[in-house]
Amino acid sequence: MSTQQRTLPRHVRHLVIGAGFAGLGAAIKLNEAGERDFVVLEKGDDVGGTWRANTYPGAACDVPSQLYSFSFGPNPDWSMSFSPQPEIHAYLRRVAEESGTLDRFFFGTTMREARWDDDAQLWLVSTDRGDLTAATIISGSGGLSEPKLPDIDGIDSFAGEVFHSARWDHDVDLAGKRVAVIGTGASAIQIIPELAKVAGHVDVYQRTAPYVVPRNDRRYTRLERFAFRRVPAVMKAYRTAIYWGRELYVPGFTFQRRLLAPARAMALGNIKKGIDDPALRERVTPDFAVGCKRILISNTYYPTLAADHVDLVTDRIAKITGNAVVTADGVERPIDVLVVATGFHTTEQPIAHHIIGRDGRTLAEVGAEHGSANYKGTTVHGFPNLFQIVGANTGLGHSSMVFMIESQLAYVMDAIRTMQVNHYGTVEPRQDAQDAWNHDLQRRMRRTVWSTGGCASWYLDAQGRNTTLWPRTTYTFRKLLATFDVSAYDVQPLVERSRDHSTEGATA
Ligand code: N01
Repeated sequence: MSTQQRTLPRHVRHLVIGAGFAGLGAAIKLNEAGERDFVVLEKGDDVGGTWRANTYPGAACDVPSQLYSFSFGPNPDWSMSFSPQPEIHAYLRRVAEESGTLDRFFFGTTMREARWDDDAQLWLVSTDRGDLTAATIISGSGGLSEPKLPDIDGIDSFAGEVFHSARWDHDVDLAGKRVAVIGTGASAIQIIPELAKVAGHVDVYQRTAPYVVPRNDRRYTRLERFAFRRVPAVMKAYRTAIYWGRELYVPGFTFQRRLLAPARAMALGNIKKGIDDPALRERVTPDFAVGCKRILISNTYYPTLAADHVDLVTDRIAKITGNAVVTADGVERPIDVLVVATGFHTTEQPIAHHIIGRDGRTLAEVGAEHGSANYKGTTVHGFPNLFQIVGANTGLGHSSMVFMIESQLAYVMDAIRTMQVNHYGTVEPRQDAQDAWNHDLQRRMRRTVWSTGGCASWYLDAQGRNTTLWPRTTYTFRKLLATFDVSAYDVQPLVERSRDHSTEGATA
């Protein structure tokens, strides 16, 4: 989508950051509510968020598409049960175009800093396109937006092509090349089978073997797609069935690990089916409880590892030279291209360094002290009128993040309604309400497989606290966020100065 050359308004009532599922959803919901005084800042050149950025070969959703889409934007045209990235990106573009909100999006625009001004009851925001003020910020900057690069000795000296999975370089011709992939997470297991189709040789560097269950993917039949289009109730029934099927995983994750035994059996069966060599089978068999890390899905990953031109390397990487990866056992494996599929900065989101609250500290500083604590995954004490979509402890290992995003958007919209009706200038969660919320979360977390399953994962922060996942059903999350519970908040009446601002309106 083209980058507008318009100037930013000096003030808006609502500033939305990011144009992925969260930011786009926020724009649509604001618009629907008649809150038209908003802008969306997006550093990329298009909507789509993670589905714009991740274009690696094989990129696809591992949650069924009927559920991994907006409830208010059903798509009868999904080709597959797990749709590929280009379809998801195209879907988001279509939803954006049909929403009639794109004139308020500023692409190619990075927010540099947002600083709360208590007297004015405003966020003072600087961007690389100019400054503006906003009464509220809805941040949809995404938990998986900032690639994490491995700290491996000599990696900067590598003379060949090197890129992260989320920054795929499509100009690099991989045909016949020797390629190394570092990582065996959700991205890597989608990349490796595609890479092996074209590369001359692939070395896969595995630090921890993941659980990979079969991917029950299939193309929707013409009859199904006809029914989705003509009888919306059919599509809704699919979505509902997928939703509840996914919810069945929750007890296994959160308090009764034994219920995940079928998933383990499926993963072990997948290994057996895909790999004949007993030694290789053993090396890809995880040594922790299933579910402790994200359960991955693929039919092609294990057979690819078994191919003659693919080597699984489990020795620790000692260093990278100008043209090779050297493992701790001294073996040097020459390569032309290095693909780094090592994940993202998740527990500490980069934007947190740029949002400065009431007492002059950044979200990152406060988060470091309080373990990214927030209230209902959405609001933070000390940061009035800030709403984070996909904030701490809203992530999922089993179901659709779009469901969580919509739950949060309902809460945010009710907060905005409450502010308007009561002429509140600020809402800020009380410290005691936030503490009680987090105490309960961390208490529940102790029993989960993510804490007890014997693995190290990006779900945990530097202190070993799980600040990433939601430890209950998504149904419960939706119920808890259905209405804005103003009793958990400190509120301030609207000051005259910001009332002036709020009627000024945007001219985007
Ligand atoms: O990243 P990851 P990802 N040396 O962090 C290894 C979502 N997603 O991009 O397990 C060597 O999961 C690391 O090893 P270990 C989804 O939520 C969704 O794959 O830490 N290896 C691991 O194997 C997912 O969970 C879809 O020991 C190093 C890998 O790199 C999230 O994105 C598709 C290393 C990183 O795995 C992230 O997935 C794809 C080092 N220094 C992704 N550092 C959907 O379909 C890290 N590793 C929706």
